[in-house]
Amino acid sequence: MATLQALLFDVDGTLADTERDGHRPAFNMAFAEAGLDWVWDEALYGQLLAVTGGKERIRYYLDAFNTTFEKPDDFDAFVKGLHEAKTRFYTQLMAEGKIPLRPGVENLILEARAAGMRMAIVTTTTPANVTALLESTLGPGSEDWFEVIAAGDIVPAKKPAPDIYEWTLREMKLSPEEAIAFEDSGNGVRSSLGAGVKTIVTVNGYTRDDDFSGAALVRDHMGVSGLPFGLIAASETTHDRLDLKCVRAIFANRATA
Ligand code: XBP
Ligand code: MG
Repeated sequence: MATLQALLFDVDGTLADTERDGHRPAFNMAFAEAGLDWVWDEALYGQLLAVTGGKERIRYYLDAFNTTFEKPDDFDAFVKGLHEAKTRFYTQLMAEGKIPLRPGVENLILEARAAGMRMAIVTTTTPANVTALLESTLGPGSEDWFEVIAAGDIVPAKKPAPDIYEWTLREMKLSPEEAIAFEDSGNGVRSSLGAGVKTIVTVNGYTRDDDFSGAALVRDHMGVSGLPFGLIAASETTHDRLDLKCVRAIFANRATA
């Protein structure tokens, strides 16, 4: 059996709860700045999350929820401009440090780093957003802890397509059997499993009811000492938090250490 060589982390929803309180308000700020009366409330945003990628999400909104809006002639440039403004607002929000990492995330990353485990970021979001989140939470220079940061438009087909995971594995010269992924959504799991990578899921309010068939473990968060993770879908483990020992056991299909 292959040995575990790398941890592959999704960002939004997995490292931090960025969607509701980061991306969503940043989209709304960009719309207001552009003089648009669009407001994405929490419920609508949950529906819009069906489509990954900010530019793709704006298009989906107009196609499915705001069909009377008259698209300008230079529609591509219009969407690009709105999205650039959204990224500006999002990175400002991150710099203000308002969004913490989810329970257990920092512990696992620090433990993996100390153990010399290879790590990568595999996300649909814009690269600048990854930098802003990592710097505001793990500190300046922390993105260098990740050998590869696969983000945004680096592959044309975003999650749930497996392309971003396949790209990352190629860059790291790894086979899918040598890595494990951390995801929070059905789209993310379809992407990682589609690339053949075993996947651990921690859910959030938006993704709790997604389809996680095929995932190795589904829990409410990673868990820390004093705050054990809770069961979402039955999958065997005697561990109560995702430390490296637990991750290695899941990787090896063992319920116990
Ligand atoms: C993340 C996303 C992204 C962000 C927006 O999905 O869906 O679209 O919401 O980011 P995942 P951008 O966690 O599966 O990677 O606006 O920068 O595209
Ligand atoms: Mg995610």
